[in-house]
Amino acid sequence: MSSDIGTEIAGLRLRNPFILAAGILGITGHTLRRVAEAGAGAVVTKSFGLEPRMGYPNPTVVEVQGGLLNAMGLPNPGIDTLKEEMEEVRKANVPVIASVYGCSETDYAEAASKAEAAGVDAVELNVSCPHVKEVGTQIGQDPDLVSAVTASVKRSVKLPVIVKLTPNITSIVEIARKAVEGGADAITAINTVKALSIDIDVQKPILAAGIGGLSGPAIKSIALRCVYEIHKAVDIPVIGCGGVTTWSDAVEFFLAGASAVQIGTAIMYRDLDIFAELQSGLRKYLERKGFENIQRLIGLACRNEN
Ligand code: RRO
Repeated sequence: MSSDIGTEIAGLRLRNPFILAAGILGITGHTLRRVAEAGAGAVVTKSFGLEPRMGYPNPTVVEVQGGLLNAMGLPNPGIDTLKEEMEEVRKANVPVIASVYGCSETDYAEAASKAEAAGVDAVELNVSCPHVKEVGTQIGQDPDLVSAVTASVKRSVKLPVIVKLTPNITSIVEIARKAVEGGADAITAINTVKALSIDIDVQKPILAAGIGGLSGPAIKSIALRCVYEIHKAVDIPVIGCGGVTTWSDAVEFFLAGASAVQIGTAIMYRDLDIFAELQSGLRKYLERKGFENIQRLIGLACRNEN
């Protein structure tokens, strides 16, 4: 028996459920194409805004126990550069999802419209950057703003709208429900977890920006819990993101209710070979369990709970 590992998110058909996460290799068409050719089922760009942004001074990333801590500060060349990059990434023939951010409802709507005009297949609203004050988390921690931003983007584009949520909040379910109220077609859970690392010799935070966002294996169980809670609470697809490093991590996310998972920090440990490794591990697991496709797995642990 050969199992089907294809999946569908808000009308997007993916050949496999392993999506490149926003923020990794996602600014140029060439790097996005490389990831797609290594086997990703879809790719998400770095978050683009209306204007170019330098980001923070270095150090912007530090390796810590169980993952990476970053405070890049949204460096990006501006959404107007996306159209040209799309020409290159299109050659790989996988869905391209543009991550967009803004400071207001109208910024998000305009950035999403420009992404649509550039030819992407979906937009992912980054309402969850953990440390850039004027954007991201301030929106993602306010349930009514999440709903308003989502609704404003939905009015402006025909593309599927995915909303990426922050875990730095008391109830992620409350925010997920507000995204649904605004018309979200899918939810990505989660962005990075607010965290800190200190250099004991110079006796100050290592990152230039101070506090950053933690990604990688250290946050896997948090992300899994968020997916589980959201899947039980809403009827739209959930994309898991946070610490997926092996095929068995991915299976946990599917069982918790994810229809696909995003891969970011794990690329640092396994290089782009990770995409082929994940596919082969998932296929063998499905065959061993006698499952013809991954749809049978999605949310099974919610239905089987003790
Ligand atoms: O650029 C960043 O510093 C950044 C972003 Br936009 C984000 O969404 N999450 C993150 O950990 N870093």
